[in-house]
Amino acid sequence: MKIEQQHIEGVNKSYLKSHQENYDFLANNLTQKGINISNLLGKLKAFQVAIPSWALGAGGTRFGRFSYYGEPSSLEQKIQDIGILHALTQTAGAVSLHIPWDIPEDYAAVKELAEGLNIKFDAVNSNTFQDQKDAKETYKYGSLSNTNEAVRQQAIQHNLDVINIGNQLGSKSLTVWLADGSCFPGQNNFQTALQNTENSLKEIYKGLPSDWSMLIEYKPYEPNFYSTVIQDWGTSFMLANACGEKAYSLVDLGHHLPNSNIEQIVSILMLKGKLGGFHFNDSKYGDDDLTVGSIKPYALFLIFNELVYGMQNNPQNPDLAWMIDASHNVKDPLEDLIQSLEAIQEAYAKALLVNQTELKEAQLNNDVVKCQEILQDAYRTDVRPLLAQARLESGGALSPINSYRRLNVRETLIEERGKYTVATGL
Ligand code: PSV
Ligand code: MN
Ligand code: MN
Repeated sequence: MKIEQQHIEGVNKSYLKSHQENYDFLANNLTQKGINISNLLGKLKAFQVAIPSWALGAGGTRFGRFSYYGEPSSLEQKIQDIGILHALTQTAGAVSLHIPWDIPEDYAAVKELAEGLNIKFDAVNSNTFQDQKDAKETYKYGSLSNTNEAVRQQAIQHNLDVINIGNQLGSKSLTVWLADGSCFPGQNNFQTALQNTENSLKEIYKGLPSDWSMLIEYKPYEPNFYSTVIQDWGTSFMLANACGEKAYSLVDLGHHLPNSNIEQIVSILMLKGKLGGFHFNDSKYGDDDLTVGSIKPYALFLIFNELVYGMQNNPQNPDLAWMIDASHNVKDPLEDLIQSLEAIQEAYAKALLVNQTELKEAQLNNDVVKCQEILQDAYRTDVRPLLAQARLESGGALSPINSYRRLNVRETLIEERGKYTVATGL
């Protein structure tokens, strides 16, 4: 299924009048505050977030998985689904592949399909947290950190293969997330595990094309529950520095212990020019991978406030690779991704409203109350008409979720692919 422009325009008609009223009201208010609306709209339109190839089907937990009907079974179908998201939201203009889950069979065809849907290939993700079919060595006791050199070599080679795959598609970065760690005290020598990891990452780094970057993702626990080798931003930062200037840290919102100050982490990494990538999701407890903005929208706003500050004040930091890393058992995955995309844009737009000059002045005067007022004034602004206007001007839907439903997207996908697809696994 491909959503055509006239389909979107048709549905937009019924929302146009009320949108115009809401937008005029907001634009008027913001203009009076000295905000340049077209500048703001331009930034929102330019902000594109990659959809991971593994998020188009229903996720699951270790207790079970409840499939969603009409799920995509091939990489081509996954890219078609991202095309649907992008047509509606105009903010999902990239895909992030996980290898070997989504190795293209026909590179030219996959590239052509993505190009036709205006989708770029963002970071490619390696996978050394599962054993692969016919693999000689097992990752049961770790990959890049393993005490056995043959295992480390296999994992290094896998990452080099992933770079090669990404290179053929036009990707420019490799994301490395390691499950390596230990389940019980005494199982691992912490120092050896870290040293092995550093040496292995340096080998991968040597194989990085000159215009590529390597993004090192950290996570405190899971699947290992006693220790994880790359457990926090400090470890990731250390490793990125050890590898070289093309290596960066990647922040996944769910990869922090409860109450961590993620916005401060983001801020310091950007100051040091070492924040390379970002995985969006939300969580109540751990790496819950819930819909972005569904649990802690104010925290998301504060994080975006630092991202915006960094983008405006830290030229030493590169452009970031943005990706949604969420999954769940109970929603239509496409509807969920639409909600995540909207939440990301909302937090970004609100952060763009923060009056940085006034905030700096209030900080200099130690006017704590004013500082809070400035942030909360931006946060409390209902920016949804602004997002809708940005979408409208880019050819997207005024109301993506309602359009998705009114265009019977899921029903059509089920008709085309069948209720139970290969992805259902039943
Ligand atoms: C690990 O929890 C992670 O966040 C990494 O980014 C992986 O690539 C992804 O999830 C896989 O589900
Ligand atoms: Mn992640
Ligand atoms: Mn995760």
